[in-house]
Amino acid sequence: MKKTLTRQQYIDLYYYMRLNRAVEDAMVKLFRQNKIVGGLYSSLGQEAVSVGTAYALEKRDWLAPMIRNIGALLVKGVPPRDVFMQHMAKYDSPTKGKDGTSHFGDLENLHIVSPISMLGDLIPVMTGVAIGARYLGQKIVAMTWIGDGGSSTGVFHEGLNFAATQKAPFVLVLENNLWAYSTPVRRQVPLENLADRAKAYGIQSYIVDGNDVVEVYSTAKEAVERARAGEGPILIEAKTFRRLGHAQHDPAEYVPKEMRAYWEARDPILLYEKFLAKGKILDEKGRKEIEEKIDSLLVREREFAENSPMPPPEFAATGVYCTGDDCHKIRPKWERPIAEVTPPKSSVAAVWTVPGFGAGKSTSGKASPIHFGDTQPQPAAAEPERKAAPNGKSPAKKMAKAVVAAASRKARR
Ligand SMILES: Cc1ncc(C[n+]2csc(CCOP(=O)(O)OP(=O)(O)O)c2C)c(N)n1
Ligand SMILES: [Mg+2]
Repeated sequence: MKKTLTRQQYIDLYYYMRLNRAVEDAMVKLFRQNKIVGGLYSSLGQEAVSVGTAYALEKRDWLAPMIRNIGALLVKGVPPRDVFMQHMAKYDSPTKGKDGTSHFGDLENLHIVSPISMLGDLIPVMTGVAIGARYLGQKIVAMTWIGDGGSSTGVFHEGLNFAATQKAPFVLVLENNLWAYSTPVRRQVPLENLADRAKAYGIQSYIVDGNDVVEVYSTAKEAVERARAGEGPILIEAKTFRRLGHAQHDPAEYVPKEMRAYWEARDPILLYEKFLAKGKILDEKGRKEIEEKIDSLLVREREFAENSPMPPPEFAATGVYCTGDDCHKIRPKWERPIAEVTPPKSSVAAVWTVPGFGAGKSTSGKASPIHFGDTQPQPAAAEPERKAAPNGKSPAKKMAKAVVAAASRKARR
């Protein structure tokens, strides 16, 4: 850990890591009381990654969290009550009780894209956000996270390659917590450093100690600035450890005891407290004040969430599919007039037109059958527009002959 931040920044990082842990601790209690709807994931021991990386973003920037990034949501400004209510499927939650866990976004104010369960899919989506904003003249950076397991999906590679070719202002945080469900990273990828994946796309990468919040933040800040300056996407591998099982149902007995002990001794909050005390940035009194502030905030937030009603039953039958014009409309806040960013209408006439195309008519002028099974062979006279080839044969007949010849060749084999 280096001393290069302002005092307020150091304190902020501490506050958000503690808040991240306290919110998740409170949710474990809610889970045990059967008040959480669906699974509950944990970022215990990984708080420095979510908090340190999201803290490097500006208000205008965009992020999309994955299951272990509640810390990033809190840093971006999501109130803890929204996190509680979303997990409890309450009517006042961001999705009004539809969908669960951290599956919600805020496109208008906080610039949060909702998580996508299919691992890796957020990479092309956030690349799209990044290049879309650049198209609109906004100097934003988009960020998302992926696990060690998720970095082996096809869309990870397609997405990162796409981001690289587009030089998208995009930062991808690869949270290498050594496990994907019960699969250790060693058994699913033959690389020592997952940051090496960046070489395949010709992009820059960093490796950080994911349990050192100052290192995570400083690296993410540099990466965000470089991406914003137009250097293209950047991959950060944060080396850390998943301290609990995949979700609440998983006791993770497959994790070797020594491995767990090693990482428990490297708890990111304890390491940071030592650093803050040694650097005389936060004394015991200040630490207690933060603790009390978080405790009383969460009592209020949890009470609000518990008092929020469940959605009325009939609500389950609405809003799932678009039913009208007003449904799911996303109105962009255009920074330039829409006409300016809409490509001009093409003035080039099509070189090759298909008679009747799009008019529901066949080339004969009759209504086209819809199902291919209904298609009747067209009489030769139905194709008067087709020009004869120099040798006097029509291209269609020539093609039909070639197809027949190919078919009989295949049949002879
Ligand atoms: C494409 C895809 N495959 C499988 C899954 C099921 N799944 C959800 S989380 C997970 C493990 C992910 O491990 P990792 O990416 O290392 O993230 P971590 O849980 O360690 O944070 C799997 C296999 C999924 N959601 N999407
Ligand atoms: Mg993992």
